[in-house]
Amino acid sequence: MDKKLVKLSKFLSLVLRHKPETIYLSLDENGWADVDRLLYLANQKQTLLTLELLEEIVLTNEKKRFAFNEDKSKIRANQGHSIDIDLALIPQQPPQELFHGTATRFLESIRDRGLIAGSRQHVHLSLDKDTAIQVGMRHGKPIVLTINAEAMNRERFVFFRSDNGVWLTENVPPEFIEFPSEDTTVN
Ligand code: HQG
Repeated sequence: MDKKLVKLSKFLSLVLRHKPETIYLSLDENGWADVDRLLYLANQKQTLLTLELLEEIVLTNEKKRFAFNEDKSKIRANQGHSIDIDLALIPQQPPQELFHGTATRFLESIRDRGLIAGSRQHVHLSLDKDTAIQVGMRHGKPIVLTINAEAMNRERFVFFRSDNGVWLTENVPPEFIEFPSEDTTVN
């Protein structure tokens, strides 16, 4: 994605996931923003945004972070919110294992408390290890934890799958986490 689109995508993450109030935007209870209103308010704040640019971002964003509704009158982030919205996702049976990428500096605390959502609404888990490594690298020296999702589900923990394929759950207690030995840390 070119630089301009990356910058706009970060702007959209800010207003659709975290701080809509920075441009006086309001989201409905399911996280949807009115497209015309978003375009108007963004441009008021000197962010040059058009429907064509939004369409390009929705289509080309490597993580499919954003989605339109059917008639493209509304847009929302598919996951990653820190504000309290209901994505109205349907609980799903997870695969046997899911992965969580984190940084080695968090390990002690994770061993102690398990995975917590922190500022976000959910703990984010991925289907494959490569994605987890990329996620972990954002925080430091990456390490991949294996989550026994099937066992969690048996114990009535609820899992969701966002429209862009990220698995979400509220928290992961330590007993469902497999920690790799230090020598398998990704360098
Ligand atoms: C860690 C990106 C200490 C957790 C990615 C993570 C993802 C703990 C950090 C999405 C902990 C939170 C989310 C505990 C969890 N003690 N640290 N008990 N429990 N942590 O950014 O999963 O590019 O909120 O391991 O691709 O890194 O934005 O979560 O390292 O899908 O679309 O606390 O963000 O997507 O960090 O990333 P984050 P995340 P986008």
